[in-house]
Amino acid sequence: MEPKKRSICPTTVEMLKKAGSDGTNTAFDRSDALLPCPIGSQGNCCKICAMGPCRVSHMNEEGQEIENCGVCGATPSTIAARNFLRMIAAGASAHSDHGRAVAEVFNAVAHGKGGDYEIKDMKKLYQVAMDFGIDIEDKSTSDLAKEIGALALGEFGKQEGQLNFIKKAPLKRQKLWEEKGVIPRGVDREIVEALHRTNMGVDQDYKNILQHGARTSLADGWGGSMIATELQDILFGTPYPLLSKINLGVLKPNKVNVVVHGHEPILSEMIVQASKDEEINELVREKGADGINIAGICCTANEILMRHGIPIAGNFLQQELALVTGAVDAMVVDVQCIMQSLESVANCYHTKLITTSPRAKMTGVQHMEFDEHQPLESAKAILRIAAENFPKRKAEPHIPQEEMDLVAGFSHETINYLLGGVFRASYRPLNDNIINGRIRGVAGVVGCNNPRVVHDSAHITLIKELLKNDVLVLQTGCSAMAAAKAGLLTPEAAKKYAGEGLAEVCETVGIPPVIHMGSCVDNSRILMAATALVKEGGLGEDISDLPAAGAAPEWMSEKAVAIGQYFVTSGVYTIFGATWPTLGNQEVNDYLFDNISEEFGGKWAFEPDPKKMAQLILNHIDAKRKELKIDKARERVLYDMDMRREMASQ
Ligand code: SF4
Ligand code: MSK
Repeated sequence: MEPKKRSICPTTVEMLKKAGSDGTNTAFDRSDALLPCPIGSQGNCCKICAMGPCRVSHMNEEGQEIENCGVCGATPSTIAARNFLRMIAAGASAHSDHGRAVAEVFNAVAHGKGGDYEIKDMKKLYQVAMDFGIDIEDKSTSDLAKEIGALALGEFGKQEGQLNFIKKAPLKRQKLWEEKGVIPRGVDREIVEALHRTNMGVDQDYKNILQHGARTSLADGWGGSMIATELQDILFGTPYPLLSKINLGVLKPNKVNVVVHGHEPILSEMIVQASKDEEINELVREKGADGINIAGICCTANEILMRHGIPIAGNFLQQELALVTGAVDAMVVDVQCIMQSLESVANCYHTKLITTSPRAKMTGVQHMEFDEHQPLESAKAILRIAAENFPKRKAEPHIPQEEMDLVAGFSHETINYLLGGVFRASYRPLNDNIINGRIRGVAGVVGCNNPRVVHDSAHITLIKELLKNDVLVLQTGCSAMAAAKAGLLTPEAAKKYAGEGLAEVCETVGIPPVIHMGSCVDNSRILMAATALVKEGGLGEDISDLPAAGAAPEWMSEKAVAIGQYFVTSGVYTIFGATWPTLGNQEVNDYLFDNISEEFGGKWAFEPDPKKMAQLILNHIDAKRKELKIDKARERVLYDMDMRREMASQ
């Protein structure tokens, strides 16, 4: 397929053309060459025992649909549900193992063995202590941190009771989860049980299997992911709004370009710190470069963008293309979303690819294990390799010109301050503007890229449709990067793309209409924002009452399924594009797309067309407004200065 048909991102098109002339193979080429298996992609293949794999629904040579059972008698519904639960468990395990790694570093810091890491956000330390039910009176920071560290680590291996952060959810939601028996006991326990239940010959009732999917997903969203976000904020600082830039144009021809890629900020935080080290900078100058330039890909990028304003080179499908510029002197990866093809792409150019996590090595790639007890030294060693590699560039780099300004750094707490002010932090103005209809509703648009979809196109079409209909968009992950590249993360975007009501609110408060809340684990921030809207009052008693929805229009990772399921289990209507993993099974689809809402208030939908997806979200928001009795014709008011002042002071 022609590069210009593959992406709406100009740098991606430009680098795909270069990759073509350089003879470099990318995910875009491979997705053309490798069509998805029509049986597996619909959830109709079981390969969990050696009597199979069993294809339980397929077309025969005459083109007739054949539906049968597996050798063991497993029905198509059981198989589709098992596959779905395994995706949730795998996604939850990725986020939660990230959370555990952060908890381990946190615990080491608490015990004075955290090397160069330190506690940066005392306010959040106290907040999390209270969330864990710790009596904070008269305790030193170090004692509090020790207690938090022990409790946070304990959440993973806990065998009974409930995860502590479940208590942060609205009371009505907690009660519902209790009634349905889906409150997670411990993160690891739910994931292990998911794998047990989906073994050959164990759980065979598709609804019972999917009920455990609900429980496992909560162990992610209100467990592992939330632990990762909260402890990272204490260690590295809670994000606050800042300016930065995005797209491949952030790479600089005369600098040592180091791209950090993956998910965990434990490494990238230290890379950022080490890049300011005088000895490293002297080496960089010695090698003929004008300085060192750190840029990110995927969610590691989001982490250091949110806290330091480090620019982003690109999203998931741009990881190979960053190397195609010939300007990346080192790409440092940790865990998740790292394409194995990076090794061969790096070999086409001069890039040093370096793995750092014992959990994620790559054949033929230099491994430099990141020592969490001497993190700064580890980071410096990596930067030395990058500097040494600068003079080895094979040709003049070809860096696309485009880079876009953005505002990021919106934690749940900073939204609170921005709206209500430091002394009266509150979601009240947001609730009021939803109630009066200036803001029609809120949508979380998140998730990946997928080469089966024109890169970034579904994200941008969906978001623009929502904005013009006065829907405030909350974002994380690669979707936020797509929006940033399209210029939607600037305050000026409100005037350009948002409906009159949303634009007025954004301009008054001084925020973009698209709010970047961080990485994939930071979807927990969206849960907290939704909870804050409920607790502020006037929009119902539960997350499922809110005029709000979620979407992942270009998803690809199992992590997205875990995230989607914890949103559904938390009461959110959640729509996926691209493809749907149980598409071939009516019974399971009927449950996930419909009947599940009787249990949890939220439900799934699948709609690959982003315009139709936007309409589904608007329909849902309007239905919720009606239930809340706030569906009166939304006023159209021209604001004078006094009214703007009044709105800002609300
Ligand atoms: Fe086939 Fe049953 Fe084995 Fe699955 S568990 S592979 S359906 S025999
Ligand atoms: S990085 S999980 S491609 S959002 Fe979190 Fe992006 Fe999806 Fe990876």
